[in-house]
Amino acid sequence: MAGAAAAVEDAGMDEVQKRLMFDDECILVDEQDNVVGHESKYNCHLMEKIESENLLHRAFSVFLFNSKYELLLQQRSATKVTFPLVWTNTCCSHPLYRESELIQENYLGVRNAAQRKLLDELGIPAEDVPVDQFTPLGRMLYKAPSDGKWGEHELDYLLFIVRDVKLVPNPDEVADVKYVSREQLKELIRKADAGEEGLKLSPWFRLVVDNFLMGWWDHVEKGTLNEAVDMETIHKL
Ligand code: DMA
Ligand code: MN
Repeated sequence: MAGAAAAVEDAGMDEVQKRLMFDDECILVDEQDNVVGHESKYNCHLMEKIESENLLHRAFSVFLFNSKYELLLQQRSATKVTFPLVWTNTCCSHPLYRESELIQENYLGVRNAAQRKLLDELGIPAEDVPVDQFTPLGRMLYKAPSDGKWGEHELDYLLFIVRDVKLVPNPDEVADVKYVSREQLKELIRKADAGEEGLKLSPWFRLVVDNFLMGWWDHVEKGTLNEAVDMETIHKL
């Protein structure tokens, strides 16, 4: 689309989200997760660009459990450009194309990004989520349209952490939060499937639920998360 036309269409975009669209520089990867370049968050999430240039970027999804082994969910704010108001896992975003978030060793770049966004989106202080407390369990590759224009095409690191934390959700990012037990999550999924109460789940959260979550939750409860780690496979879903 021509620049001027795009600018007119973006006029309705929330100012905070627009700034992130242009300030955040995402990491482009190939399907084996090798870094191949960088691109604005804006371009990385335009379906047209994703399709025409096969853009794939690195992302992370945090699953935070409290000491009762309940999972913290968030509802995305109404102003999010992609997937507004859907319910999803604790926190998702992108490691950025900057030194501290490109560190491959022990996935430190992704851990640093997760700590940054847990504070930004949920007001969780960094000391409540030390980077060494995240367990990277696996990686998945998926594509998901949001509306006609926007969508995701990501190589997503799945990070688990069990901690009781202080929480001050940022209304620019988050409409609501809740901790759920397994039974409560199952009920939420049933309602979303039935289209009850206008409830929607994010596509990536749904992929994790359908493919991995309950088995990994067992490991959370038994304190054996390390046994579930598989950072070799990239699951194409
Ligand atoms: C992007 O999340 C990452 C995944 C796994 C969907 P997001 O749209 O919440 O990113 P951000 O918080 O940076 O807007
Ligand atoms: Mn993304």
